[in-house]
Order: sequence, then C-alpha cells, then structure tokens
Amino acid sequence: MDWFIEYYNGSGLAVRVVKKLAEIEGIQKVEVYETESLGKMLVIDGKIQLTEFDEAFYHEMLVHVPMLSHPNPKKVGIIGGGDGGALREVLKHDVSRVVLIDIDRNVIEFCKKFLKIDRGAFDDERVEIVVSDGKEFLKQSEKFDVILVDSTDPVGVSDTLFDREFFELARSKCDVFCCQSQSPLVQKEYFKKLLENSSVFEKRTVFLASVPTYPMAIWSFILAGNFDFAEDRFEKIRGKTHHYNPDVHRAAFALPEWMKKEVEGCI
Ligand code: AG3
Repeated sequence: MDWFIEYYNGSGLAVRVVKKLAEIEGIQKVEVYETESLGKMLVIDGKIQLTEFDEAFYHEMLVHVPMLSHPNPKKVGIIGGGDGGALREVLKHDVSRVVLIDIDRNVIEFCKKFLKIDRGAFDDERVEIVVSDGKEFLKQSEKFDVILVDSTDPVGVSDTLFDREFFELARSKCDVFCCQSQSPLVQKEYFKKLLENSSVFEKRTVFLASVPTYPMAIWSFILAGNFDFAEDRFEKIRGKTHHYNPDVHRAAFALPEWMKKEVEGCI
C-alpha cells in the first residue's frame, strides 16, 4: 500500500491509500482514493479536500452555522462545493431553492459517480447546478438569503473568490455570508487576505472547527452580514447531524489567545 502525503510548510499529513478509484485532469487534477482508515478521499491539485472520516465536521459547520444565523433561509447559493457535501447539509433545512456554482464540471460528475457523499442531493428538485466561475456568476445573479463559499485553496481557479471585488459582490447578493477561510496556523497569509477583504461587510466574525485531515487540523471560517444565531431553529434539524449542535456552534466562536492576536485590529 502507498502513502498519499500532503506537505505543508515543513510538516504534512500521510494517509495510507488502498487504491486510486479515479483520476481526471481538466482545469484541475481531481483524484478519488480508497484509503485504509479514512474512507474515500477527494484530492484536488494534490490537496486533500475531504475524507469520509471527517467531511461532516467541515460541511456541517460551514452550512449550519450560517443557516441557523438567518431567520428564514429559503434561497441559498453555494459557490464551489462540487463534491455535494455542503449541498447535502443545506437540503436538511426548509429551503426552496439552492444554486450550486462550481467552475469544474469534472468535480461534480466525478464526485457524483465515485464519492457519493451528496447522498442524492444533486438530484433534488430544489437544486440548480451552474458550471461557472463564482465571481462571474454573482455579477448577474439573483439575490440569496445565504451564500456559502466552499472553495479550494486560493491557488489556481479559486483565486477570484478571495479578492475584495468578490466580497463586495457577495455583500450585495445576500443577507448572510459564510466562507471557509483556510488554516490559521499554516496558511496565515490566505487567512489574513480573507479577513482583510471581507471587511467590506459591516459585521463579520471568525469561527473555528477541528478538521483532522486539513492542514494542522484547525480550520477557520468567516461569517458575515446580518447574522444572529436563532438557536430554537435547531429543532428542525435535530437528529440529522453528526457533528453540529448548538453547543458546538457557540463554542466555535471562542478564540484562543494566539488566534485573537491574529485577528486583532481586523475584527
Ligand atoms: N475545501 C476547503 C479545504 C481545503 C483544504 N486544503 C488543503 N488540504 N490544503 C473543502 C472542499 C470540500 N467541500
């Protein structure tokens, strides 16, 4: 058996793989592996995007924190997220329309076929799939109650989702916004860039989640716009989550001292 290794800055994560299930190269290199102990694993351009072992930790936090911070989210936009994990979580809410905008058709088709973590979400009648650059899409799109950004690292095709112009557009197109904002430990420059550019929102904050297969296991998210935690609405999704609950939601906003120093002056 081989080891798949993702290297960070002088450290990394090794995952033993049983076999490669599929690979395709288009605008990104997309690989799906069967691993020895973490289930299936999606890798894009050499970077681990998810494993079945802990994808719920990430997707549930990216989705339920903002969804329960909006009073009544009916229309949701997901930028990126071609694996369908975030889409699956959004559909647990009482939504009427979800548009998923991913730039890479291969990711969507591949994940549908080999990963299947969407658990049928792609076929839900409330869902529309758009293959497009997220920023270009927003320039002409309708308004959403909630916009979520489930992107890859800001190298290559995701780059446009990290600049100020993108955040300005996003602000004009939703009430509540949430994006993944990388590892605050080993990807500080990405995190800082997002923090700075998201300042176009009057109100914004950072929360954290443990995602063991992401760089250094601590992942950050930015929540922005007109958000306010409506805890009572958890009743609607109670029993449907693996990771998320209101205690975890509240705790995610508690930042350790080193992190407070990182965001000091920005938030
Ligand atoms: N995208 C955010 C994780 C990026 C991980 N980066 C890395 N391993 N260098 C997750 C997409 C899953 N829907």
